[in-house]
Amino acid sequence: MLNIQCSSKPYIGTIEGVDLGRPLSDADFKTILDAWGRYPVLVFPGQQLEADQQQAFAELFGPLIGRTRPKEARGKKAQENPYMMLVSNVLDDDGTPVGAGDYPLDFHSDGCFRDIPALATFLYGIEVPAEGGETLFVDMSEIYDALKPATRERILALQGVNFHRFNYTNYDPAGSGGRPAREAVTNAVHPMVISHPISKKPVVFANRHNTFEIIGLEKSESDPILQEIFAAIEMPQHIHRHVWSVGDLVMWDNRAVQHARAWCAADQRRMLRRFAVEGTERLKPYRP
Ligand SMILES: O=C(O)CCC(=O)C(=O)O
Ligand SMILES: [Fe+2]
Repeated sequence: MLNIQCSSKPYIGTIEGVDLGRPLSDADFKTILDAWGRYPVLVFPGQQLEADQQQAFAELFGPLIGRTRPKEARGKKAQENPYMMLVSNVLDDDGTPVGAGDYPLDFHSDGCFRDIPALATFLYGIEVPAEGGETLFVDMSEIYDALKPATRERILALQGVNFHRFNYTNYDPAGSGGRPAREAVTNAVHPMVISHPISKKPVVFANRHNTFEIIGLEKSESDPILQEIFAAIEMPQHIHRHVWSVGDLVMWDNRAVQHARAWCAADQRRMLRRFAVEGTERLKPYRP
């Protein structure tokens, strides 16, 4: 029997009583879809998933997004499946990384540098640190409400430019002072405040990791706006820390929440398996 509970924050749901490694009944899938409409972050503890089982579950939500990094840069164990990523700080016996992800990561929304960002991301805990390395989540409609009224009003009509940070072929952060020329890297323009496709709530869609510009504004005007948004996102009261257990499957809606990775000591092994699903449509601006 599926058991759905709200966690410490209203946007996080925990679902127990279902084995995601088996084909889901129509009724259970519908229950999960309904829960997904209410909780943009869903946690399924105690799963036992091989890569193909996790992939099959993710594919229920839409077509998978292929990896963009060149094969050689994906880590040895993640090279064969073009959709799978190992988010990991673990080194193989020969000293090469099994995946990628041994550094803290600022808040972001997956695929925001694409015209149609990722719908959902699915992370599964294979090896988890005893300390640190939590995945952090923030509800971006809560951030909209937390902004100064004048900022809310101002950004409703604005669009942000979201850059791909790991574009190996033509992005040189050292050479560009951390701020790449727009034409040199993959980027996408999205409304600063989107209407969430399911909840219809206003959602701030700008993040420290990828959003460096606002269309039509001088840097002197756009930077303070972006900094106010990033500071709100990073306030502890807005953050939920997911402390990983082996067997957790965590899925989230990139149109509703942002996520980040907390620092993790190098001697704490961390290995998460990841798939992401394509979005279905361009993000629409919120109109009050
Ligand atoms: O390592 C994490 O906790 C999050 C990694 C991440 O940003 C992702 O999988 O999209
Ligand atoms: Fe991410």
